[in-house]
Amino acid sequence: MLVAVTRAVSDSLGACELTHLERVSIDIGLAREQHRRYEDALERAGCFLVSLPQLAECPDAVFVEDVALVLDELAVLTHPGAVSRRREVPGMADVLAAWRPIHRIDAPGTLDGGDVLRLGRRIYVGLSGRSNAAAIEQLRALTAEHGYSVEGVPVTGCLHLKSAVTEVAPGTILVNPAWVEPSVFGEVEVIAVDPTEPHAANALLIPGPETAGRSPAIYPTSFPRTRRLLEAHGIPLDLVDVSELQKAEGAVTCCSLVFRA
Ligand code: CIR
Repeated sequence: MLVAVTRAVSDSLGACELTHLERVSIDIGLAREQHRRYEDALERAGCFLVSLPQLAECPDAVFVEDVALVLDELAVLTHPGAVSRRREVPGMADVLAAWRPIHRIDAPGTLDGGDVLRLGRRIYVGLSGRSNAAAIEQLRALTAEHGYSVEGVPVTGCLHLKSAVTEVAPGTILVNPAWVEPSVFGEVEVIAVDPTEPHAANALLIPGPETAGRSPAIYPTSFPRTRRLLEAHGIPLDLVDVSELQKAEGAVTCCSLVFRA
């Protein structure tokens, strides 16, 4: 069974961290509605939904991806790069302890889950403003015995590695080559986003044998040109409108932690 952990939109989302975007007003009611529809998409993809209550004092807590990395063998709680987001971690520790042995990234390491792209046993970590070399060392030490490699990847111009690249179908990555060099990811098929849609590289492919390459990737409605490119490659998509979460610099991978129970 696949589990998807989500957390409800906080009343305080409007006070979120912002790095590359100007602050604009966020409609919290609409954000909640969009988040519910995103959860529906997770259920359509076969996930058992664990929907956690909001953390009203933590504006960015809806972006659960950043506080943990869940592998088949273990869970790693991160030490988020933004100080305001470190309060989100303890609540996730309690939840994930039901499924995995828990490990942690500690200072001086900083890591946001949005910087972690796993392709099979290869783990790539964005050297962004949020994640650093000390965290990469720690992650390597935690995962080596399970056969994972961990490699740092330079990213420029965006918040996280997964703002710039995600796996959109098994063996196929969707990339903004202006923000990350596609050749670092080795033997994969590469699809570049439409250059007029720089934020279009974030798609959520639900893993596991249940989906075996046929399940659609969850993808925002806001990138029609890249969407047409993906469809021309035969990649199935389940479209969701996440406009209010995008105003908080969020995307589709960051609103869930998906793993095998
Ligand atoms: C932040 O800056 O931390 C949030 N406002 C957005 C986090 C988005 N996370 C993600 O894409 N993994």
